[in-house]
Amino acid sequence: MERTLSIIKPDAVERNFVGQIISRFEAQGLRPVAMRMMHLSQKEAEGFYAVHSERPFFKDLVSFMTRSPVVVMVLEGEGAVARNREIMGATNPENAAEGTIRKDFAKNIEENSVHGSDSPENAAIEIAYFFRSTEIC
Ligand code: IDP
Repeated sequence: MERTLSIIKPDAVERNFVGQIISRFEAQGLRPVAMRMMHLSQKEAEGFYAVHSERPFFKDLVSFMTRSPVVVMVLEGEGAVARNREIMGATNPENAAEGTIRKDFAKNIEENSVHGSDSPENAAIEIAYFFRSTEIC
């Protein structure tokens, strides 16, 4: 069993896709074991995406992630990190495979509906960024 951090981003929450997105995770072998809706502060979004701070899209990304609430979750399952990335699809929805969340819900490369940790190491860091161990069921 492995755990990964998932975020349903503002574009998806705004369009009422929370339930449909969680259903896809559940239907494909991932179980939410922690969950919170929250409106990220600028500081929280900048800290979360610090690795991208030198990228040209950083300012826009922080602005997007803070404009309305998100749902942060810990998903658990076999190979959860890679499984979640498969279910999400490619960063740019134009390149995302059929049946993936980003293919079906994302608006564009920035407003792409979901975040998922890209390695078990980053998953541990990202989970700890949002959840205390006592909040994970
Ligand atoms: P990932 O979310 O698929 O792991 P990353 O390359 O880690 O992709 O980028 C983090 C987030 O930054 C993306 O999900 C997307 O919201 C945003 N992003 C990535 N590349 C671009 C870009 O070229 N323009 C605008 N936003 C981008």
